[in-house]
Order: sequence, then structure tokens, then C-alpha cells
Amino acid sequence: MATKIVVDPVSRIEGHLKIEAMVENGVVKEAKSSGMMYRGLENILLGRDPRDAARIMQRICGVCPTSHGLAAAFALDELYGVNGNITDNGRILRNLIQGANFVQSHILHFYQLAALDYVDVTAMADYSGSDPEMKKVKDFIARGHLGPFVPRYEGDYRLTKEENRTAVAHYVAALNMRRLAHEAVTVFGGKMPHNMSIVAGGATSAPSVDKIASFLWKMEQLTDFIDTVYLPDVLMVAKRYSDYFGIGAGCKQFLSFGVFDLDTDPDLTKRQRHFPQGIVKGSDLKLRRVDPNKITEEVQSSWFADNGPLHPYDGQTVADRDKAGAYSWCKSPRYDGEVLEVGPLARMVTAYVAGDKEVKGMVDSVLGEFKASPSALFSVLGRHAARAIECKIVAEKLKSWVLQLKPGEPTFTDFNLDVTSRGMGLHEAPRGALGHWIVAEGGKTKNYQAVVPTTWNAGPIDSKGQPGPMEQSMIGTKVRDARNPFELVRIVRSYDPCLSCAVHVVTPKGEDLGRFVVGGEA
Ligand code: NFE
Ligand code: MG
Repeated sequence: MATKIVVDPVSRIEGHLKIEAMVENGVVKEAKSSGMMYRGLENILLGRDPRDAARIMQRICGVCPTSHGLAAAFALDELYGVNGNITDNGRILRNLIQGANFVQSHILHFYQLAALDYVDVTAMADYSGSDPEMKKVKDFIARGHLGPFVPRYEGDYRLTKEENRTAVAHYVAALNMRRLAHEAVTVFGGKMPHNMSIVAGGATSAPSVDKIASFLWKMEQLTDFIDTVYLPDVLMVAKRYSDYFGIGAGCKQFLSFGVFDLDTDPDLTKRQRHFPQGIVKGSDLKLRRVDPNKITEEVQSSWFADNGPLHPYDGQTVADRDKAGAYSWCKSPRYDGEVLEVGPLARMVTAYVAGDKEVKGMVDSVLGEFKASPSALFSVLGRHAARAIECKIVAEKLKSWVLQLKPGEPTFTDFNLDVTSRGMGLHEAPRGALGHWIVAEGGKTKNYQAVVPTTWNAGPIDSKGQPGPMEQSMIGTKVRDARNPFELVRIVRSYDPCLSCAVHVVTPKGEDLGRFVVGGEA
């Protein structure tokens, strides 16, 4: 007999995601992921000064606003014809703001969003040590205040009591580390969320010796945390839950637009980036070039008016809430009609296949520790390991890049505002490949489309019947207890989904757009 599991909303992610799975004989036969909110940020830009995009599009999300600011700035660089003239200071400042945001986002994800799937916080109830932070957690639990740790699924917590306590202590420490990383964004970004200094033509923050020292000191503390806490904790969880190297593979095809500019080639498909651009398929592990003309979004299963697959320059955002057969506010992005996973795993796989020695060394060392083949990376634990490895590499790079800033030299290149043109901004947000496309006429925005990481990963089934990556990851998974579907939520959270980003499309009238079911079966 088939059982339907509904988790709505999935907690400890950003935004409102619903998952449904049809389970037969303990195995998922069909799965659906649904973005359950409508926004409309793209439409807000129409008719406005194009430069507003680098400010307004950041309001898509409070976790990765720098990514949207930078994707918009890249698109505007091309629109205004300054894409080959960004100064070194401008390029480096953008990398520093974006990189610090990667670090905060990855720490947030592992500890505050994902860890409670693996860590049993009730192990703190009989804590007898002297750490004041731990005593606070113990007192908190003793008073019956278990939120945000419960409600939760029960039955599969495998760490020892000591490991659980260590992990809870690190959960608390990570809150402070995340604040520190936010502060690092603000050194050159002005504020976080929603930085003020990434603009078309470069950046507006003036590098100074005191800011460089402040940024460096914050990164020193963050790299220490990553080395001594974050990486060891990921390995600790991986040891106890090593079966999750074999769960949640998904489509095994990956896309990275590349991130952290090393030059200012006007063509974003040729620009040298620290993490490279490319497409890699698990079947042959070959690096393929990205042709942005092959990117489309289709809406056959989305609550949008359907005119077939459209390239983002021609993309539309016309809501149709009553559309038959639709089940998500996410669109379905495709590359040459194919489903691709995006995110830290995609970036690390691309860098690995492109021959990045540092990535190869770190990935091989993790695989060696578990005596696993590279295909084990296509999994729940592969995504967590890739994110942690990337966090380490990025934080270290930021310490050297900040020393390349030249106080007193320009950060910004001016341009002519009255344009009839278009522009594409491709790079990587923490959660994966991000593209913004703008069309302007007479100095005003005529069309604007954002194709966003979680839309790639959490998008619904397309017209060819291909489920999205997250849906594919759930199909075929064994679920031991339909009332406690750990496997499914662990798979979903391994993608670090952000539905605010994915739908980026709020009713201002306070209408009831959906009702939530919290729990296992429905
Ligand atoms: Ni709202 Fe975002 C990132 C972007 S995810 S967090 O990272 O773009 O779709
Ligand atoms: Mg969009």
C-alpha cells in the first residue's frame, strides 16, 4: 500500500518549501518539491532606473543578498559597457564582500539549519561541566524550553553523549562566528544584510589600512573556527552517519558559473575565476563549457502563465494561481533541456575535474578517510563535505585577497546612463549558480529575470517528465519510518534550500495563500 508523506513546511531552511513523497514498500516512488510563496521582485524593477537592480534585487533574500547585488552588478556592467573596465580594487572588493557572505552562509547552514538532524540536544539535560554557555543551554532545557530544538523527528540520533554535547557547544559558538562573518561583510559592504557598496562599475567602499586589518582579523578567527570546529564536526557526523554517503544522489549532473573573479574579461564565460565555470556529468566526469544561450526556464508545473521554455532575456513572470497540474511557485530552469544540480558540491566537482589541486587534495583526503570512491560525493554527506571544504578554501583566500587591495587607488569606473542595451550577470551564490538578465530601453528597465540556485535545485517536473534535482534525490530513497522521515528532510536540507530566493516572485493584501501541515503523514 502506498503511503503519502507530506512535510509542509520543511523547517530549518529559508522560505516556505513543501515536500510530498509517495512511498511504496518503504521506498519513495514519486516525490514533489513545491515552493509555497509568491513574490514578484523581478516585476518591481520594470520601468525603473536599471541601477536600482543592484539594491532592490538584494531584497530577494537576507541570507545571500550580496549574491543578488553582485549578479545585478555584473549584468549592469555589461548593460553600461563597463564589463571590461572594472578596476582591480573594484574586483577585489566584490570578491571580499561575496566571500565573507559565503563563509557566514556555510556556517549557518551546517550548525543552525542542518545539524539538528544529526545532533541530539537533549544530551545536555544532565550536563555537569562548568562551561557557562553550556550551563545556559542546560538551564534552558531544564525549564522545558526545548524550542528551537523540538518538535523534531525521533529515532535516529547516533552521536555519543559527549559528541552531542560538543556539537551543541559548537551550535552556540557558531552563532557568534556567523555574526563575525556578517561583520566581515560590513567592513567593505557597509551593512549586512543588503550591502551598499557593490554597484555597476565596481564598488564604492574605499580600502584603507584599518579596514584591511579589521577584515583580516575577523577572517583569522573564522579560519581558526573552520579548522578546529567546523571541519572536524562534519567528519564526526560523517563517521556516525556514513550510510548518507549513499543516500540522496539526485541527477548527478552539475553546473557552476564560477565565482571570485581573477580578471575582468568582458565575456563572463571566459573570465578567470577562482572556482571555475563548467558543467560536469557524473557519467564521464568531463568538464564542459557553459553556453548561456542554452539556459531556459519552463513553467509547465509552476503557477505561471505558460509560453514554453524561455531564455531569461525573454522570460516572463505572470502568475496564474489556478493553473491545472501546477504545484510550485518555482520555475524549472534547464540547460539544453537538461536537469542540473547547483551548489557547493557542483562547484567542488567542477573544480576537481578542472584540476584544482587544493580542491582535489581536500576532497581526496575526505574520500580516503571513508575509503569511498568519488561517486560517494553525490550524496547528502557529499554536499555537506563540499560546503565545509569550500568554506575553508574561501576563508583562506580572502585573507590573501584583502592584502591585494591598494588604498588610494580607484574602486569604480563611471559610465553613460542613457542606454538601450542588455546585460547578463553570471556567478555563484553560496547555494549555487545565479544568473540575472536585464533588458533596458532609453535608460529604463524593460525586462529583468533572475534564475536562482534553489530554483535549479528545487524546481518541479518539466514538460519532458524530468523531476527537479531535489525530487530526483528523494525518488528511490528507503524511508524506515513514514512518521519520522529523517531520510527525506536530511536529503532536502543537504541542498541548503532557500525558497525566498527560489521564488523571488508576497501578496500585499495578506491573503491566505496556503495552509501548513506540520508532521509526518498526511
Ligand atoms: Ni536566499 Fe540564495 C543563495 C541565491 S539560493 S539564499 O545562496 O541566489 O537560491
Ligand atoms: Mg526568476
